Amino acid sequence: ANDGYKLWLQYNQLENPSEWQKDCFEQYKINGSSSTLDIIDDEIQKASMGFFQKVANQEQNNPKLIISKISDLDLKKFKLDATKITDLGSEGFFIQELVTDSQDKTTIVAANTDIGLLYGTFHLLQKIQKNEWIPIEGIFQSPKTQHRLLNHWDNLDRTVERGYSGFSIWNWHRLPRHIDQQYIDYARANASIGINGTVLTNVNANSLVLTPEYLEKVKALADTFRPYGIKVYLTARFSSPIEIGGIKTADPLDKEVQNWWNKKAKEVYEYIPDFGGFVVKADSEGQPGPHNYGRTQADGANMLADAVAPFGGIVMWRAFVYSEKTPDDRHKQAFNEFKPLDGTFRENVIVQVKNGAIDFQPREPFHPLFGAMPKTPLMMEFQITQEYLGHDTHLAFLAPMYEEVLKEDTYVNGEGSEVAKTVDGSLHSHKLTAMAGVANIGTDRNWTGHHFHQANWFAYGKLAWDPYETSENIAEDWLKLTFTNNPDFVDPVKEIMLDSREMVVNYMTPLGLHHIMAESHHYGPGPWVTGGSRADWTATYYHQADENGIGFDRTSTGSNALGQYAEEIQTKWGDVNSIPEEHLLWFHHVSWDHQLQNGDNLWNNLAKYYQKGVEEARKNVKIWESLKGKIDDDRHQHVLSFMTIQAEEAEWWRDACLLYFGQFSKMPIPEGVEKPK
Ligand code: GCW
Repeated sequence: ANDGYKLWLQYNQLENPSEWQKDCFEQYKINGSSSTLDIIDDEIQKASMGFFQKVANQEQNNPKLIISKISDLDLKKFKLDATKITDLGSEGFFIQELVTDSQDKTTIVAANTDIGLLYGTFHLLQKIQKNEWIPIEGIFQSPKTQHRLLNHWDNLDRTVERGYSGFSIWNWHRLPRHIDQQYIDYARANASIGINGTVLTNVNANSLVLTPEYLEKVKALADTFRPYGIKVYLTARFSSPIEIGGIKTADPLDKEVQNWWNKKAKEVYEYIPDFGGFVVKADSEGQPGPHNYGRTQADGANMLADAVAPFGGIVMWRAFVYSEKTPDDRHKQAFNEFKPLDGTFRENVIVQVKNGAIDFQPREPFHPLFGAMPKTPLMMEFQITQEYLGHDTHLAFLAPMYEEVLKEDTYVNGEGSEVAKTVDGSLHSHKLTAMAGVANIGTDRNWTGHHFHQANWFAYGKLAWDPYETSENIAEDWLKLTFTNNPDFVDPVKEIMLDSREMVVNYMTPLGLHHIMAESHHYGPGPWVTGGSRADWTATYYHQADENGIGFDRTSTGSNALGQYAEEIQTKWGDVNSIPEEHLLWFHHVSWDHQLQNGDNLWNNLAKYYQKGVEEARKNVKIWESLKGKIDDDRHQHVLSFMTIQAEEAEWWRDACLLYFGQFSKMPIPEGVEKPK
């Protein structure tokens, strides 16, 4: 069995199905015809086979389930109030049980477009799998962000930067002639959670992907994904005009360079008429960019934006720009670079900002750019792949981390200016909205290495669709769709999931510590990492531990990165006694005997957090062992094995960090904490 490959689309047999559940499959009707509607039909068949081991049956005259565009529906017959359905937009849907004059009950899935119907159908099938009803008033949904994208850091040689689940699923060698089933399964999985775009290539980009040889391959993928509502995007290497264009410069203000990009964009759109646009990482970590020519990020972004604008494309320009040559705290660099450019970007540019100012740590305060550029659309970039959270083997359900950042109040327009409101565009009335998630997908049989990391892909999709969704709902849905509705399994495992990210913070980086992972691969502890090629890639730079204390002073007595946030936040976080303790060492350097809210000193608290993380990881193993038999043995065993690794490595983290920091604190390991081995 390889149930892992089926993700959250298991379609497990329904126990005691209701009449309504059966009717939906025994008498269904799909209005119209298109490749997307064929996919819907196929999905209903797949679900029917899984739910009832039976082929589903179309019924033209007396259907019990109708899937139809609103324009093809007899609104009067179903007494449908047209005003309720006008703002569904191009991707929304509604589902309702309606009564006709003859008192027949019919379940309707309706939308303005075929893609809306696909989303609605998946929603209905998920409801059925979870054994839930359609509420009387119906379900009306449309996505709160426009572009919901996966970013693949996949290289053309099929290695994946920060990928831990095998190789890239894009088999460039076999493309375009061979379309692998996995591409189709990938598109289907994404459509089932509302993802509508994919950036195929690494942001550390290779310009070869923009040559005709590769564009043909990209086109084949785009054609495969299109009926699933998924657009293809590429990363654009800034120096492409030099590397594949034979031009001497890539200066964005140079006419020849501009023409080259204009022509290149036109060529791309000849292959892929609905090409989404470009993502660019420039002037960061060795990537070329406008700085090479003394130009601004806006000069670079606007040149590309002009090239794709005639075809409706967008440019996602990353704000992850920092340099070791800038002496300033890395936390401050993106803000300092981008904030002054507010209002100078073209309309089809959106600035892509990581959730935090450093780099996808287990916990980061929200990025100060959110809310700080009212005239520019900003999008959120989350990392789904677990570069800093234990790679493939450590269970960390990331929805609580995403949710935490989305709910943070930026205060830029006073209280209630949550990060989520910059993401959905409502804070500063932007139409262009987006979210990106760095994918954790690879050729592993279960896609993501750890079975539970499928949940992070799922959670990302759900939050991109609705940034106000809760982790708890997401965890519960995912468990039911992926494993079983059995509460004896779902309830305890949901708790494990919801606490898992905090557990990782506890045994890796409690109290606001950050970037103390081992050098370059970032797996395991490495708080001792010093020197190297650059200060901002070394752990000691971030924790600043010495005999006097620990933590990075980012208040006005230090780097004053805190000054990039709103007054309310500066006041609260600027004071060691009022900053949430989870951010303490991110913003303050405090002494080892500094007293925390619980009355105990910093060192003891630190030690106890590490111990707590270890105990949580061990407890998870026990709970999981007790659930044997509640799900298939394959997945049970796989997860158990990974959880055991995690528990061992939580000890590794605790021991390494306490031994290392203990050299400075010179304080004993407190009671209740195991002595490092
Ligand atoms: O998280 C860091 C990674 C790099 C990555 C970079 C980025 C793609 O360590 O591997 O490069 O961020 O986001 O650009």
